[in-house]
Amino acid sequence: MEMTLRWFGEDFDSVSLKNIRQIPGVTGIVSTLYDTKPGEVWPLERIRNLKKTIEASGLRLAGIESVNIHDAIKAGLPERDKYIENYIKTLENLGEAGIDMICYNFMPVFDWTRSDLAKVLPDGSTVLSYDQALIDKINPDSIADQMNKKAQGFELPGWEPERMAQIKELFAIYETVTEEQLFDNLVYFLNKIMPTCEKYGIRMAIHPDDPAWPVFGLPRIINSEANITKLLEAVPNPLNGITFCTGSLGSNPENDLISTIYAVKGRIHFAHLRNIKYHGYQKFDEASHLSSDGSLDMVAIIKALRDSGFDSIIRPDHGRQIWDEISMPGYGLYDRALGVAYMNGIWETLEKVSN
Ligand code: DNO
Ligand code: MN
Repeated sequence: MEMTLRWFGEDFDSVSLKNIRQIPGVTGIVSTLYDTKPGEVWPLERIRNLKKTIEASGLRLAGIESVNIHDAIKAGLPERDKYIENYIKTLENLGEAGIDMICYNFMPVFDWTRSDLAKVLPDGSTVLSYDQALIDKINPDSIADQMNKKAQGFELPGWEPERMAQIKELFAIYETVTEEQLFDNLVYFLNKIMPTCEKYGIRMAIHPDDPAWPVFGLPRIINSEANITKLLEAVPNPLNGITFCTGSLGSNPENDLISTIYAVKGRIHFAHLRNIKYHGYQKFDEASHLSSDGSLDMVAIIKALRDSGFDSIIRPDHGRQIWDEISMPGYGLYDRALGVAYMNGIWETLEKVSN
């Protein structure tokens, strides 16, 4: 297991690599070229520079989160082949630079969605939260504005203003796309890129839909054990794997996270560990990582990962905002560092008691 932290790059992140390096047990960074747009080819030089910057601080670039996928690929438009070609060129450049794990998602239009980016908890900390009843009241055309307004001046990953300016057109291209078609488009994409992944040993790790149900009537397909295993079977190459994100998959209490870990054994290339607290149907807050602060059992999850042979990259997912830190919502230093310490403690204990 390698403990990592997500970092958005010097120009975008409030957290420094120096500070990340000081968290005990963190050796790796997952990062991205944050200012590239879906569909662009990532220049090799820029990837090498990112790697150099991270290595200069004593950490390693353990993987990319994310290389985002152009909506033409997701919707299966005629121009998708051009964008798949570009994706392959990006993969080649990442492979040349020695990158071997890529996280991505296949959610139409939006990446993750929340109804509040700074809900105040009784202890004064703030968290991201989701309430379907509130989302239902929002016109999808204005959700991006509302999210970005609450982002404390940071650009939210997956909510790029230029892309969101075209939200109506984006919605329009999915009008006739069914879940079955979206699934077929994903399989088409994966089959096209697998030879390049083989060449460089790149593990693709699809991130579950967040939350794990359709939002704004858009189709969603990576949201349950059955759907995930269906994808892994459709493209059986072991390089086709998943990001096991407890907060996303676990947003639906019907998803049995422990069962899923065993069902996809050997195919989890990346794990995002985060706790959430259910408040009823399709309503939850994010929580600190501690099991007793939320609804998920972190010890049981980490034990299942270990027992099923997981040996890849982990990162704490969103944290709370605490100790007056100003950061991109979910991505402050302090609470994620607490999460790392807690998860490392669980991992070490499990290792020692089992020996
Ligand atoms: C939230 C984050 C996601 C993730 C993307 C991957 O859980 O982990 O925003 O980065 O969905 O493409
Ligand atoms: Mn995640």
